Amino acid sequence: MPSKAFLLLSLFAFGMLSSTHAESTDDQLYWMKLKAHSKFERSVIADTGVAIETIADDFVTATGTQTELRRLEKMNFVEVSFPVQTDTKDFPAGDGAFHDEARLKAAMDELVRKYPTLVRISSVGKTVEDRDIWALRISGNLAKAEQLPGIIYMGGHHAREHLSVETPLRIWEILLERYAQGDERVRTLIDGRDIHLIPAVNPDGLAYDVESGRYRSWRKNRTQNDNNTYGVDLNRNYDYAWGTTGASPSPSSETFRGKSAFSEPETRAIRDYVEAHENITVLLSFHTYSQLILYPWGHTYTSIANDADRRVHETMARTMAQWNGYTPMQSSGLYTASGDATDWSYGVHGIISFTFELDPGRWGGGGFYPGAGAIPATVQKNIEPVLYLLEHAANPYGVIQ
Ligand code: 0X9
Ligand code: ZN
Repeated sequence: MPSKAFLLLSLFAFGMLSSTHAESTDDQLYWMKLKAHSKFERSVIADTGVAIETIADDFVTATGTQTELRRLEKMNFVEVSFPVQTDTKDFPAGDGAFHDEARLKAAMDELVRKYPTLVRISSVGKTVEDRDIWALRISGNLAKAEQLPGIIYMGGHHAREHLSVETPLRIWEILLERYAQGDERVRTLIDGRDIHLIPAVNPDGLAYDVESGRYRSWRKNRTQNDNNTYGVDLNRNYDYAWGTTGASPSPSSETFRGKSAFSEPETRAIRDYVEAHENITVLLSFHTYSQLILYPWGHTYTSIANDADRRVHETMARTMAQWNGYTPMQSSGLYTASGDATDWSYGVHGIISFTFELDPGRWGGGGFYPGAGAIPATVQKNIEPVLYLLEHAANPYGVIQ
């Protein structure tokens, strides 16, 4: 796998060669290093419509369109920018350990085959391109699972965040194996809970990101927009304070919020699924990257008003950070952005909700494409947080009593 320095050099070289093309279209994605010293400056940046990737004390990195780059240049935020060259790594060859669409479905089917009394698979809905969004339901008491405390783990809202699909899938492969081997703690938890796993919320985007054999650094789903661009940012499309902060009205943007809240079949499918399972008390949405544990609110700097709810989120985030070493914080401490899954699940349904930004910590570790070598450690360090949430799904408020 090429080093990051090599990658940056090739980005630069590509930029020189392709500048005519890049000049004439807003399809070209740009990588930017932007001066930013506070969450307030980061929110101003997020409001332009770029997708912020990493945050340091005095800068952020982000991806966005040429129009957004020009605006940020005028506002004097830009230190460095390159057109993103996406022909650098190969999913099937170099990163063959990642599950593509077919292998993901096969892995989910395999769990049903291996543990028929514990695991069921169902489609929670169809995508824009008519793919199924698959869910596993896991419980030692499937027949009366609805009466047990429920928890939902999701990944793959954003297409290029392949590790967010891989991690929950593999954690559940490991935990089911432990169940079969007689691990008492795991058996008790799986027997006593109603577990929902949707590893790929955005399978169209995930497929599009890899189907050419080269990563495309795609983020959104594959809706065809009115101006002939593609994609809505599914993590800006949920109906809570929709369209207020950090969510672009422009279809070309990486953070396009959609025409209306829940305009997309993928977010509607998640909404309907969560609403059909009223026993769900805890939600964990996996993303990459930056090594963070985030909790509501994301759309505002204001903290959760309900004191107990705020303390439960803070306590759980702090506790989980002991195991994965990630940094716990309120989502808007990054930048304000509205319409994400967790503001909705907590704001509308009172579900205790977290977003994990998995490995790597920084773009130097490979960013969205850290390579298959990052999978084992990311999975291992997140097993305990997954079990902890599972345990406390019975009574999340127990952690502050
Ligand atoms: O911007 C996002 O949707 C998430 N980051 S990512 O790099 N995976 O795209 C963070 C969501 C956190 N929520 C808010 N800041 N509202
Ligand atoms: Zn994401």
